[in-house]
Amino acid sequence: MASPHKSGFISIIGKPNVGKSTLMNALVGERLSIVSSKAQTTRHRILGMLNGEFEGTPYQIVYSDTPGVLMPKYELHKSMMQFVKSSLEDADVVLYVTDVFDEYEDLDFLTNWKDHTDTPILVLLNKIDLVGTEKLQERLDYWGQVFPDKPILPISALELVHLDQIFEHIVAKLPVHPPFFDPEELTDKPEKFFASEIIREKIFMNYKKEIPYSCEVVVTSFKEEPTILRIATEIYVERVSQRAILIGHKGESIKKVGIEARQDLEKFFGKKVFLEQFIKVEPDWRAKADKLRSFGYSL
Ligand code: GDP
Ligand code: K
Ligand code: MG
Repeated sequence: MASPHKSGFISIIGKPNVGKSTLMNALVGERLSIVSSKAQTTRHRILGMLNGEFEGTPYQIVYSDTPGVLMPKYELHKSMMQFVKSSLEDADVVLYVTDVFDEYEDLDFLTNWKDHTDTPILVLLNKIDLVGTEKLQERLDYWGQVFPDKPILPISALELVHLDQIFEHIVAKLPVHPPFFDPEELTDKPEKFFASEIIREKIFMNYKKEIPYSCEVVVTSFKEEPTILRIATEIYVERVSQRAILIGHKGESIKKVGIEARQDLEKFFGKKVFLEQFIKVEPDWRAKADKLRSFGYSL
């Protein structure tokens, strides 16, 4: 008799920049979640599905990548932390990601959750490619004190070190359950969402200071034709001065974003892409509930 199907939700949480999105992409084998060296790159809860069979048991793992845990300063941050909280509520296993530089921060909801939850937690100490054995041991001891009695696994999401051990740990804890999603699907978000995220990633990579944080990308039209995908976008900034920076001297800066985004969009969708970008000013959108809702954040 075939083994019953297993299926479950795995939440990836942790402070900003520890490598959560890099890890999810590595675990699902697709670049679903954008990565940058800047904190607060990820603003939504992003699901990534992995379907397969392990030792005769068919499974569906539904990973959730989440925004980094922080003290909310804007309405936007509150919505971001709501994504983290809802992902903790659904989780069958939580991957708490930290890295070799990170210190635990005693934020109310995080500590409350960690000290009272029954959900299995696996602590992942990421970026071990960047340190020697002595520092690694010191960090393992430190995290052992923060999360007493929880398993801790040293990994490198970037260099794919020990990721198979994460997988085996998860499979062992997956509940018996039919698949939650169509096994053909990679994610729950519409294609349009990934188009806006890819553009946002290029903004994070090309601008300094507050610009990436002040930008939101909205796809206003997404038309699939036989040989080309036509994507029109609006990029919102918070101030007129930011629009000037975004555009750059003779439009050079925004042009570079467009070229880099188009290359990645073509890779992601496997098709030629025609991309249009319009820049708009929406004063203080990060603090405005109605604007955030129209951008797809729940409040
Ligand atoms: P997130 O904010 O937690 O989602 O972190 P990201 O996945 O966006 O990664 C933040 C930065 O850390 C990026 O520059 C990544 O390339 C880098 N990074 C992630 N994992 C590793 C790793 O295992 N080793 C090294 N050296 N860098 C990593
Ligand atoms: K990041
Ligand atoms: Mg991220």
